[in-house]
Amino acid sequence: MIGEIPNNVDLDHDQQLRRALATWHPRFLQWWNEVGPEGFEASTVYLRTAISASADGWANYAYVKMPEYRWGIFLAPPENRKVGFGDNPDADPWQQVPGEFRKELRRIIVTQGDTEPASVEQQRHLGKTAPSLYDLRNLFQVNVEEARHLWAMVYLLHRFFGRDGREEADELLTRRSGHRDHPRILTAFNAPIRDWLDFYCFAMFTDRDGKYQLESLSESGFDPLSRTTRFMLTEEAHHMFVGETGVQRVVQRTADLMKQSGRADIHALGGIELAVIQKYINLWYSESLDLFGAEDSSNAATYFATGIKGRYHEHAANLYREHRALEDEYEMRLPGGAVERIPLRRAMNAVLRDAYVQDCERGLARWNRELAARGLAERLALPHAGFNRKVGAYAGQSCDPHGNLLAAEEFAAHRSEWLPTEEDRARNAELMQPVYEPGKIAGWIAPPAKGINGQPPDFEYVILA
Ligand code: BYC
Repeated sequence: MIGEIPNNVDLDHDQQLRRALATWHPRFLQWWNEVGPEGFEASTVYLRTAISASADGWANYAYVKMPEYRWGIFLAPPENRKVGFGDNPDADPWQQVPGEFRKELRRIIVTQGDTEPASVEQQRHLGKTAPSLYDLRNLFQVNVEEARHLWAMVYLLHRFFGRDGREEADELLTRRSGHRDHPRILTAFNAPIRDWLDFYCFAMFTDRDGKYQLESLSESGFDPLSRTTRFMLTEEAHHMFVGETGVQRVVQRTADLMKQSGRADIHALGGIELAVIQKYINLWYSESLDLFGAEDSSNAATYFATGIKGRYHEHAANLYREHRALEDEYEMRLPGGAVERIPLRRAMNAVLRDAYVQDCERGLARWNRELAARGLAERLALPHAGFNRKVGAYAGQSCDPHGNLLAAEEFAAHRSEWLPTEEDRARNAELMQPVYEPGKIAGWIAPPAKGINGQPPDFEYVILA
């Protein structure tokens, strides 16, 4: 079995890694069968598989049964570089884990690794209500690749962290999203993904946090982490595409129905109302902002100083003035509007989050163009950074989507206007009946602009068993 794992880490000659994987691999398959996509074990799916790290090797399309997917281990090619930031920017990157940073590195790798299986668990039931075979296939593509990203982190734990690495790798298969006693580490990965609008918003906003975290880890002085995450980023782009175009197609359909009927309450016509879409955006955007950690964080300062975790595109031209980040301060807006200045290194979570927010705004603008193109005056918006927050400066405060502070009772009284209610979810569930016929699409979403890998829209992306 081990001989069939695609890899470019010389698995054939790495006794220690082969031994560790020989125990872990069957446990992984058991985990996949227990909590991976439910009900499609025997179906055949048009999936891409990474079989090498070269330009033509990372996206090999073929029909595959998911339990037989070949999850592989890949590092992006080495680069001639220095650590490049923090206290020792001129040092060579580390090929082994420096003893003094071992605890921090392990913690970051475990946190990253934990999100990957969590998202598969969260999305387990969605196949039963897919709006088309195209969307069903995209869901499964995301699922198998998130599982491969788990492999990517497990590789690092097994290869570089000895016995405690192996224990952590086992724990990654033991925790469960939303479990009362063994939850996943970060909050957004314990929130249920109950329907396809959740899924598209999650892929748009939460996967995008993944992009920014992976980008900053790809700057890491720990070279194997840098190379692993660089390869993961090639796959991540498709996940965000699924999210961004998914919401966009929902907005298109909604906007068409609004235009045709001249009304906003289009549920009876088979669409999802714009106000409901806005609530899902409010939910997943705010959950995802929490994933960046506190704006003022001594952990973040340590990660930067030691060279473990850099900023987004640390060496892009004209993005940062200097790479030690010792001279500047970050202006942090506190609840109520006052500004606090914090030393830049302590603000690295906020700096990364700012880049993320800009990226999200670009997506929102694209969705709003669909409304404008149909002559509609309504617009979607990102809620204020303080809305619905559990981590950072706004934790413990209540805030409306415009950023006005509220008493907790006031927030509770308006909650149903700002976040999805049980009724919204029940109405979505009513609309989201599965459509499994090639080329057909559910009534609440517009068809995709084009197929996957140049295939036509009526291609049989999933052959159901
Ligand atoms: N939930 O100093 P602070 C992805 C804890 S997504 C619960 O503010 P720090 C993907 C924190 O642990 C990307 N607890 O934050 C997407 C600390 O605890 P202790 C995942 C939280 O340490 C979709 C305390 O609060 N990758 O890949 O800078 C599908 C104070 O923390 C949360 C990463 O996150 C939270 N949200 O942590 C599939 C990269 N936030 O020490 C995949 C690795 C903070 O007081 N992680 N806490 O016990 C990191 O770099 C950092 O750990 C964080 C920020 C970004 C999470």
